[in-house]
Amino acid sequence: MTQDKLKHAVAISAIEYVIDGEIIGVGTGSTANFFIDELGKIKHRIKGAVASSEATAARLAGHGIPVYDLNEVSEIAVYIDGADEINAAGHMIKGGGAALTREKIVASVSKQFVCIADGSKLVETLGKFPLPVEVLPMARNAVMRQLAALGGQPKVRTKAGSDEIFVTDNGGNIIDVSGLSITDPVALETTINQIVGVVAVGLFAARGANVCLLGTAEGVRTLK
Ligand code: ABF
Repeated sequence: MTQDKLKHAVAISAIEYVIDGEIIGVGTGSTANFFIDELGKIKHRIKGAVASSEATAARLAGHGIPVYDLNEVSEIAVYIDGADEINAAGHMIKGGGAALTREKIVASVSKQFVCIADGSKLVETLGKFPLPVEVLPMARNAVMRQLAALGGQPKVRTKAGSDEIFVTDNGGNIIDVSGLSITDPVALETTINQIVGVVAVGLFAARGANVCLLGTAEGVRTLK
């Protein structure tokens, strides 16, 4: 099975977690895109969605799904999103798609986080995937020095195929930190959150996934 088929399979399974009449939190990325396309087929069952990025908002709207601003919503029943890495405890690295800050905000008001991913994302120890950290542009180099002091190799994200610094939906920049072996994800999330100039770190550990639907050649595996 191709990776896309595995992503599609978990997106279909995630529909079971959609609660009728509710507003659904929706993530970003290729797996989330498969989910949005499935959500479009049952859009009459939901009230609408809150998007974690401009790209997701546009795709939801393209399916005719009402997109709510988070300020109009006090609680979200379920948030469904992909990940770059996930461990058996539901701790994740996210942000490869640069939407980590909005993803974290939407996840923070959601009762349940359902992670959808192909099986290759399951790891024993987080950190092989470079950890994304969103920063305010003026703090870029200051934060990079502190991330290096934590033992990582920080690199400013640039636009694909160019030297131009990448800018997020929030006007921030992303620092990707490689070389970390994250044995205590909750502690590292707290430490990086405390660096002045950091907007959000792509470690989702203090609030991880409640359920992970993993696409494998043998079918969709559910980790709880
Ligand atoms: C989002 O999409 C991210 O947090 C993560 O970076 C990415 C995963 O992308 P994909 O589903 O395309 O592998 O969920």
